[in-house]
Amino acid sequence: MNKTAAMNPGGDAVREHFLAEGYAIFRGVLDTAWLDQINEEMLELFRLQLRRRNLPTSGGDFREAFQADALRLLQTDVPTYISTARMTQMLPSVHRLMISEPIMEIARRLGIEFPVISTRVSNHIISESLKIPGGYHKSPPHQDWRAIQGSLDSIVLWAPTTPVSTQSHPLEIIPRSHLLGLLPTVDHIQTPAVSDPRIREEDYQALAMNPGDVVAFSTFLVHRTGEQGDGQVRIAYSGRFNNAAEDTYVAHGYPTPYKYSYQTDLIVPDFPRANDLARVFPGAAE
Ligand SMILES: O=C(O)CCC(=O)C(=O)O
Repeated sequence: MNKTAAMNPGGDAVREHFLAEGYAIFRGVLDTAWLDQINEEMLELFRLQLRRRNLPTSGGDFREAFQADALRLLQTDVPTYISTARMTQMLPSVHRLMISEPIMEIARRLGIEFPVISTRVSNHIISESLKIPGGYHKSPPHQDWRAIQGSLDSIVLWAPTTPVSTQSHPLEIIPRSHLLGLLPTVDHIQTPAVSDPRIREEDYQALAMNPGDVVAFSTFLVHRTGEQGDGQVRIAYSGRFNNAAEDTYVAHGYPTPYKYSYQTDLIVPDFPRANDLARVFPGAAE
């Protein structure tokens, strides 16, 4: 049985569960060799920044090495840590994963008949020791729809590249909370946090997940990062799809809240000059 067939043993029962509960878990559907490659590439990004500062890099398994190397960079240079963590979202291997056939099959299984990408891929690197000073760390309770404002049936796909136990800052969801609709929020440094008396602490469920597993959930499902950590870093990527064929999304003319812009002032003053360019194009000259 191939992986696509394996994820659909119960036919439409999966979609029915998703519609009723707001989420569905697909176990072992992603190729773990791809996830290992992504982990290696993530680590290499951090190591490139350590090496340029003549700082050591660490051995051990991926999780130990990543945590140690990322921490070393964070302690040395916070802005570069942040831009390197962001760079892990730009890896082609990650984008390939997030539009891979198992992911698209999940979207279709859940009724997204014409999936379109809503948002750039996000990486969630969570560890107490990798908290950015004064910055955000764990996600507060939120619904992604407020950020996406796309189709009513839009989904989030969340896939860990490390094991995520219920003790290692798991994703916590409130089953059926999507049925409450768009909820009021209060300001939060990361994203507006849901504030509603019907959202109760005891209703959260922590999801234990392994590399290869994917959880797909409605963008109306309330979720957050679990507080409980075990000292080990946990990493998960998330992607989001709208349904380009959903009636209200079509009727509203495909709105988007995202703005993509750039600054024209040079970030590194006087760079590049022609002799810098000669490092790539030998013919370049002052
Ligand atoms: O990985 C996490 O802890 C948070 C993920 C999340 O909030 C999201 O993908 O919207």
